[in-house]
Amino acid sequence: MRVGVIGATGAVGKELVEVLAKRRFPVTELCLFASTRSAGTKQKTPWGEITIEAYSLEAARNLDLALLAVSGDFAKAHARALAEAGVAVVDNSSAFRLEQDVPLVVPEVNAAAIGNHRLIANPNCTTAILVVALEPLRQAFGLRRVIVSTYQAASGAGAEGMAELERETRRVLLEGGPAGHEVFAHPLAFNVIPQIDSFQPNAYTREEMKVAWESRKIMGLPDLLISCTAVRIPTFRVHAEAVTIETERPVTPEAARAVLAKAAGVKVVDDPAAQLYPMPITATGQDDVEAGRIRANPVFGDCGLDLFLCGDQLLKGAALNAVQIAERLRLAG
Ligand code: 11C
Repeated sequence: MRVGVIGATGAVGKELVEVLAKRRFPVTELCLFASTRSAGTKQKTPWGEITIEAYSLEAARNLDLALLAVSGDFAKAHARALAEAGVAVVDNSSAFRLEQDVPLVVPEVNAAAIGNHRLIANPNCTTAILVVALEPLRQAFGLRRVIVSTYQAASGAGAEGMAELERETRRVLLEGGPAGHEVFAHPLAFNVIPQIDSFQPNAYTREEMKVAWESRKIMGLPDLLISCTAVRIPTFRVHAEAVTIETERPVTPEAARAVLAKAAGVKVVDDPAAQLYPMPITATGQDDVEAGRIRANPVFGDCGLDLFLCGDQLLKGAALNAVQIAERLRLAG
């Protein structure tokens, strides 16, 4: 397949290239597109050094598959035209996620939604990491309410966010600070910031509402009661999530653990006696979402469960999920 990565120089774009290679995606030709600023520069890839091109429909229309790691505005301007030109498009931005005619897919949950669609939306990273663990629990016990608090890595703000965290941490440690900030609303080094994206009229942030809107669509539960508090913390590339659920039928930690142990895309890491639980340091670079600290939540009686998740934001939260969608597109023909 002729595959294009649009936004190839960003954190997700680079990860997309790595994931395509790692999963042995049948690439016959790889084209890399980025802004005019990067056009003409060369990027090393498992397929050799490739010269970055400036994006144009003309240059991209011969692709079989385009993986978009670009802004929502860019996707809005170009993705539909590309799909109409016959290219299968997986878009990592939020531009089409809630559009009725565009499936929003986490393959472990709703691969069937792909059908014959040529434009597929890849969810927000926090959502993808959450639903891969929620769906098997929903299937086993039903799902009534969800409360999530996130601990999100700098990578959610792209390569610039990661660079700012590294630079400002060095500044504090080597130069005695204070930490500065451009990408984040406040210094992230040695801090936590309870704001990701802009505030909405209901006092939630857009990131928090994306978790609600997108989880409902992916799981096909339009009335699911879900509340999220999204917090940026000074880690590099794994999002952690403390999740409380109220199920419809009684649940025990043992039963939940057994369900999650069999779930695709989830790895149970839950041995408190050995101090084993999900952590960014162990989930980094892993395809599976780690799930642990599984315990009964007394607030919801027999139907209450708490758990802690860690998922690599650049993998299951972005590039891996996009390539998993692309693999299904190929099968769907
Ligand atoms: C963050 N979750 O951690 C965001 C990044 O809707 O694709 C991904 C934003 C999105 O900042």
